[in-house]
Amino acid sequence: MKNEDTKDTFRHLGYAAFGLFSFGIVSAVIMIFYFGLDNLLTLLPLIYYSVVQGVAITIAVVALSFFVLRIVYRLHSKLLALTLAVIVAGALLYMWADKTYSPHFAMPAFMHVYHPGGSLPDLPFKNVLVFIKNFKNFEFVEDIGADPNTVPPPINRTEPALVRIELTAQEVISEVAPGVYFNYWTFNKQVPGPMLRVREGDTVEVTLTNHHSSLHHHNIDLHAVTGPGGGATLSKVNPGETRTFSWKALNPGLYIYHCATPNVSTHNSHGQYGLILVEPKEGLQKVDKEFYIVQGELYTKGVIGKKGLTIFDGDALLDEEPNYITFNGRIEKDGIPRMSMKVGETARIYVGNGGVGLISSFHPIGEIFDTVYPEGGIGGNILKNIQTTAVLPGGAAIVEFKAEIPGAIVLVDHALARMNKGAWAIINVEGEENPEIYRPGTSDDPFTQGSQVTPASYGSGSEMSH
Ligand SMILES: [Cu+2]
Repeated sequence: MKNEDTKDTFRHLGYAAFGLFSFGIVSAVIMIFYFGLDNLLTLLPLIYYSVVQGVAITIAVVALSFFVLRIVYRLHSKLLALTLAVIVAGALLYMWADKTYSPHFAMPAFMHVYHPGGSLPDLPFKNVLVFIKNFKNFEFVEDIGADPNTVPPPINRTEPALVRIELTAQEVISEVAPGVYFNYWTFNKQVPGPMLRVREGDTVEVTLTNHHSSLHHHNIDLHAVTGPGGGATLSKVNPGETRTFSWKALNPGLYIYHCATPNVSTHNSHGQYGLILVEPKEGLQKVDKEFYIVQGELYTKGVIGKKGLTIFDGDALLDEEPNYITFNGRIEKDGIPRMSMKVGETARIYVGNGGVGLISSFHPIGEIFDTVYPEGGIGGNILKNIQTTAVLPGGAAIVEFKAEIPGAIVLVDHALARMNKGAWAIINVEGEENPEIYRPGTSDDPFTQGSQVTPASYGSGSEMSH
C-alpha cells in the first residue's frame, strides 16, 4: 500500500513537471511569434529577475497545491476538502470586500482613489501588455540624468522679445542605478527636462510634441504661466501630435514645469518635470558658475536596488514612499562629481523639486549659502547666511555661495536617510588651501607661512606639519 502511494506521488510529480515544462515551451514559442526574437532577446535580460521570481512562485504554488491534494486524498475526507474550499472562499470574500475592485483590471487590483476624474495613480494592467508589445519602439537612453552644468546663459537683452521653446515628450528606458532599469517619461529624453530661461515681459511660444513611440498623452504646466492649467489646457498632445501655445512672462522667478496629464502624480513621478527661470528686467547679479539641480522621486516595485526592469508602484506613490530620490533623474555614478568650480569663484544653483511627495531640505555640506531666494521668488525678500533651505514639491529656490576651501561640497536633502535613496550630488572645488579659514590642528599653530602647511584634501585626514 505504502509503495503504491509513493509510486502515485512520483507519477503525479512527473505529470506536474511535464505540465510546467510544456507550458514553458508553448509560452516561449508564443512570445517569440508575438514579440519577435530580437525584441525578446533585448527584453529578457531586463525582466530576468521577474522571470526567476515568476518561476519560483509557480513552483511553490504547484508544490503547495500538490501537497494539499495529497493530504485530502490520503485522508479520504470530503469534509476536509469542503473545509479547505470554504477557507479559500472566505479569504477571497474578505479581500473583495476590503476595498473596491478597481476598473480596467488595474494593478494593484484593490486600490481606490479620489483623484478628479477618478484616474488611478497606477498603470492599468493592459498598459503593461501594451508596453511590452511596443517594446521595440522605446529608445534606450545611455544617461537619463540632466547635466547640472547645462544652464542657458544669462539674458543680456534690455527689451522684451518673442522666445520660441520646443519640447518633446518621450517615454524611454534608462538606468536609475547600475542594472536597475525604469520606463522614464521625459521632456527631451532627460530628467529633469532642459532648463528654460526667458526674461520678464517676454512672450513665450511653447511647442510641445508627443513622440510617436509614446503610449500616453502628455501636456505641460509651467508654473510661470498665468492662465488655466499653466498651459496644460492648451497643450494636450496624443502620441505623434504637436501643439503650440503662447503666454506672457509676467512674474520674475524660478518655476517648476511638469506634465499635468491625469493621473498627474503618475506622470510627474516618471520624470516629467524641469525648471524655467524668468529673469527680472534688471537681470541677476553675475556669478562665475551656474548649476541646475532638480530633486525627484521614483516609485518602483520591490526593494531598493532590485535589478532588472522595475515596474512603477502606485501603492508606494500614494504612501509617498519612493525607492529612489534623485538629484537629476538618477543615482550619481560612483560618486564622480559632475560639477566643479575653483576657490574664489561664486556659484548660483537653480534648485527645483519635481516631487511628488517630499519637501527637500536642501543643504550644502561644508558650505553656507550666502544668499537664498526663498521659494524661487525674485523681487521680494532674500535670505542671508542660510544652512538649509526648504524646496517644496512643485517649488524651487535660488541659492548662491562663494567657494573658499578646496574639496567636495556635497549637496543633500538633509532628511539624511534620503541620501541612502540617492538624494545627493557633489561639487568639486579645486584650488589653494585657505588655512586661515579651515585647517587641522590648534589655533596656536602658525599658518601664515604656506610652507608649514600640508594641504588637506576632503576626508584625507592630513595633519599639520611642524
Ligand atoms: Cu505626461
